[in-house]
Amino acid sequence: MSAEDAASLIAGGSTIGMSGFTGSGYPKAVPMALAARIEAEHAAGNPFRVRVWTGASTGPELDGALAKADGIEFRLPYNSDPVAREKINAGEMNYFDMHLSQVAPMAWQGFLGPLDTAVIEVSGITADGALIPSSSIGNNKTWLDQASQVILEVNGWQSEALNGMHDIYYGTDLPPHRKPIPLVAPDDRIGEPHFRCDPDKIVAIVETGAPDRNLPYSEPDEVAEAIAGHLLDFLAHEVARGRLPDTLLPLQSGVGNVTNAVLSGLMDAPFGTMTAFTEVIQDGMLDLLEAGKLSMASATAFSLSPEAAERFNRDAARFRGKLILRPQEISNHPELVRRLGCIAMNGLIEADIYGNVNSTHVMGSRIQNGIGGSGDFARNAYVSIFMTPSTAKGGKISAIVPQAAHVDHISQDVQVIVTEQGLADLRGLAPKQRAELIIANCAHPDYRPALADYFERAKVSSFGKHAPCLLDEALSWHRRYVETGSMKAA
Ligand code: 0RQ
Repeated sequence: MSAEDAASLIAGGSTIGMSGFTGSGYPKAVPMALAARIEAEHAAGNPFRVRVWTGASTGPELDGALAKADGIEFRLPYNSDPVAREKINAGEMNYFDMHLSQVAPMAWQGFLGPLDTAVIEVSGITADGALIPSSSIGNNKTWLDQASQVILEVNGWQSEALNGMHDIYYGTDLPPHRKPIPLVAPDDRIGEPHFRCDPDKIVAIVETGAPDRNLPYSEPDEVAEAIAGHLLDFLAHEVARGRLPDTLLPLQSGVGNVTNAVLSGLMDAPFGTMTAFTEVIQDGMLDLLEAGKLSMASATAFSLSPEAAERFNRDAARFRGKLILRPQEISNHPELVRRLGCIAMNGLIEADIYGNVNSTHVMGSRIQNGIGGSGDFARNAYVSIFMTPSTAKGGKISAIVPQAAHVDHISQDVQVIVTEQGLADLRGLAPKQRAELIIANCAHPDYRPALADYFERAKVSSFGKHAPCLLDEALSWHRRYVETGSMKAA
């Protein structure tokens, strides 16, 4: 049926589980039709908002359109849409930012309330009614199982070669019946290639043909290349010391230009054939797969530039056997990340001198995106690495601060910090030792003296001397930025 007819089946006030993860595999027609309907209802003076659950970030046709229509009352988890971000930061939209691996279990545990409708993009439907997943899996299995009614978008733009790349695990139970997940290598297949779905629940099927959001990556600049250089030196050093095998351990790489630059750097790095157990397949991973540097990658979604997406769609069959997409509760499962010993590499907003990391809230209160999968991986990784340029906003903000204004990753979950200035290996160090290293190796020279000065005075005057802190001054850099537009003292 038409997207408009399908959208008319969604009631105001209801909860919708949408497909979509980092801009891939999200429904592209029904949310737009729903947004138009919401705008018409609002124009007629009728309240109409919905609760939206997704896998992670989607695209302008979903989060953007619904947020613009002021149609989202509550949303979870990770969002990167700029319109939705503004609504959240204006206090007009409730947003529950949570660890991505925990979304499906929490839905099953019943803490999120009932799910009325699932709107799921698929790449096809088999003759016997099984659903061929699209370019992301996310929480689709759970939404299909839990929703009272299901709306499918079948997207002809998606490559037919996706069929067979997915591994949908149906073995997750709730405590006390939970069993070990039988995956011991990144390329293990433990599930089925298709989703099961009760045909009686399917109330609409809409055909679409639009591409995924797919944003271009910028060419790595000097800063990104310097960060990648420090990180690759560190990994080579760990191999030389016998602390990592020559093939490294399964890589997890967050989203963003810097992490993509690290993947590019791995093309010429002197390591054996690597693997990835991660969330998203970026351009850099496709390049590594094509070059044979990476034997396979397990993830839950693609996050490609338009050129890489076209290349993938043209040649998708070549990647058969090298790519596995799984539900996000499996791709990000703490049990599996710990068992496989992933090397976690994620971006950050700011880190403090003790290595507590803020991944989400600018100046402690304005959300940028969300924690995403960074917490799933950081706590459980073999080595947990965070990277960032040492300054933001043209040098007006230091990414290394006396105290983080919001903490997503406590110092115990942060083992290595890298900026273009250098790398701090914090493993085995006490707070004051960490501070010395972070200030010396990671801070920008414009901010290093002020950080060293703060630290020296804190060591003298702090109430406790374990992780010295000057309570009146610790957040003064953030206050100065909010008041003057720069963290630099006048
Ligand atoms: O804002 O676009 O307005 O200029 O944050 O920053 O430097 O382009 O870096 O794209 O790697 O993103 C932490 C946001 C970094 C990302 C974060 C501003 C900066 C810019 C982006 P503008 P960059 P990146 C797997 C793992 C959490 C989730 C995660 C992220 C914008 O990595 O969302 O890791 N991580 N998931 O100007 C003020 C600072 C700032 C700052 C950066 N200190 N103060 N603004 N910015 N630092 C993926 C998933 O889980 C799905």
